[in-house]
Amino acid sequence: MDFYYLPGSAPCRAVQMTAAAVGVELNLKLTNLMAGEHMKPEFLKLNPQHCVPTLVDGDFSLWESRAIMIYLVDRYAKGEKLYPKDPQKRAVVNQRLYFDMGTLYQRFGDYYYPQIFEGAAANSENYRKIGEALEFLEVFLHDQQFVAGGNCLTLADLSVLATLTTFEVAGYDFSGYKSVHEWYGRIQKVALGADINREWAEAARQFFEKVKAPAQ
Ligand SMILES: N[C@@H](CCC(=O)N[C@@H](CS)C(=O)NCC(=O)O)C(=O)O
Repeated sequence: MDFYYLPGSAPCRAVQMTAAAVGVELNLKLTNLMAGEHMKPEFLKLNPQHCVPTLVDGDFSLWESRAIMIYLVDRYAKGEKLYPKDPQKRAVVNQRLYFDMGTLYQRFGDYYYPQIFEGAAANSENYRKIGEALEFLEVFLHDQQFVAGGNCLTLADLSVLATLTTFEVAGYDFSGYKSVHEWYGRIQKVALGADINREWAEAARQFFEKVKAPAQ
C-alpha cells in the first residue's frame, strides 16, 4: 500500500498509527509539499485535491486522514475495538473524529498557520478558542481512560494524539488541562506507532519556532 505523507503532518501521523494498530505495512512515499511534489500531474491523478495523507491500495486511492483510518480498520483490522460496530459506540467515535477535525485541529490551525505561512499577526481571539476546544476535550476525558470513553483505545485516540503532538512541538502548553495531560502521557505508552508519531512530529517544530502566544 503506497502512503503519500509528510512526517510533520498530524493527519499523516494519525494514519501511520492506525496502520501500526491494524498491522499493515505502508510503503512510505515522502511527498515534499515545499518542493511542490503534491502538484505534479502523477500525484494529481491519484488525488485531485493534492493533499497528504493519501493512501493507494491497489487501484483504489483515498485521502482525508480519518476516512483513511476508517478504511484501514474496515478492510484490515481483526476485531472491532478500534472502530466499534455498535451504532452508539461508533457514533461517539465519529463525533470525536469530527471534533478533532472541525474544532480542535481546526482552531489550532486558525491561530498558527496564518502566522507561519502568511506572516499574519497573532489573533488573540483565535488563541482563546484553542483553549476552549481543549476545555471540551477535558470534559470528554474527565474520569475516562479514552477519548471516546469505553474501555479501549479507538481511532479517536489516535487522531487526537496526532493533533496534540503537534500542539506539543508548537510549544502550546496544555498541562493545565489535567485529564487531557494525563491521557496524553498514558496513551503514548499503549498506542502502537506512538514512537514514530513522536519522532516524525519533530519535523514540524521548525515552523512554530517564531510563533508566540499573544500577550494576555
Ligand atoms: N483534513 C485533511 C487535511 C489534510 C491537509 O491539510 N494536508 C496538508 C498537509 S498537513 C496538505 O497536504 N496541504 C497541501 C494542499 O492541500 O495542497 C486530512 O485530515 O487529511
